[in-house]
Amino acid sequence: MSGELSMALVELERDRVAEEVKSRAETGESPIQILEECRRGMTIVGERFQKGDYFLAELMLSGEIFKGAMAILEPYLAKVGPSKPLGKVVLATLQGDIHDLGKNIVAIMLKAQGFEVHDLGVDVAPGLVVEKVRETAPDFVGFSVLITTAFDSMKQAAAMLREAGLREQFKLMIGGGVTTTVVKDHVGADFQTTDATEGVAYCLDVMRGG
Ligand code: B12
Repeated sequence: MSGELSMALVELERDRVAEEVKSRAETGESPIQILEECRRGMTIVGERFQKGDYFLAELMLSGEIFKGAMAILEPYLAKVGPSKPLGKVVLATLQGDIHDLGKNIVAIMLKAQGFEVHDLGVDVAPGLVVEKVRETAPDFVGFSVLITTAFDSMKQAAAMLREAGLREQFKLMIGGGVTTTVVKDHVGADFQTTDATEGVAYCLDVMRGG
């Protein structure tokens, strides 16, 4: 049941989360829906952390449990869509930020739709993004951000891409729980979301000429 899975994650019940994710995926339930429930649990964990009810240890454990859920769901997510090459995407969590759970979901979902994904990882220096864009000529660059101090790294990367004359060649997306349209404008991005499904829909739309 929906609330139960979210709350099992909030209560850090590793085995219960794994069992429920596995059994629901096996019965054919949408892996995206299951993942969304886990994500909601993570949001509540974040709220508890903010209030001082949870500490870093709980935050870390919730991240591990979430990663376990994703590992179970990955093969199911990979089956969601057709797999013909559609376009290229460079993804990164930039300097100052080590959160990667959301970015990893976007990567899996894009791959499931047939995109070639180049994931640079976390705490990535803006210069590395420029190098990768030059090397791969992507259709999209996506920055994932969960911590406000990394906003300036995104802005810097966008500026460096402009200075290198590469910025017009791709659409720049930003995503992650702390992003808003204000952050999008600050960075100079083309698209912003807090929902991986919306991000994938945007990429599909652009590739279809929308
Ligand atoms: C798990 C977690 C951690 C884990 C991360 C594990 C990992 N491997 O990622 C650990 C324990 C390591 C961690 C560390 C820290 N964290 Co933390 N963490 C969280 C928590 C609870 C959940 C984040 C998460 O993974 N959510 C689930 C994912 C799936 O959601 P999501 O990222 O939003 O992604 C979805 C969409 O946004 C979208 N998306 C994401 N990226 C992209 C990119 C593109 C291109 C697209 C299209 C879509 C897209 O797709 C996803 C699915 O829909 C949040 C709370 C919260 N409310 O977010 C705090 C939170 C982000 N952390 C916070 C803090 C403060 C920290 C620490 C500084 C704590 C500390 N004192 O050390 C450190 C930061 C270290 C650093 N330099 O980065 C704060 C940030 C506050 C702020 N304003 O900046 C938060 C908000 C908690 C809080 N309320 O205070 N954290």
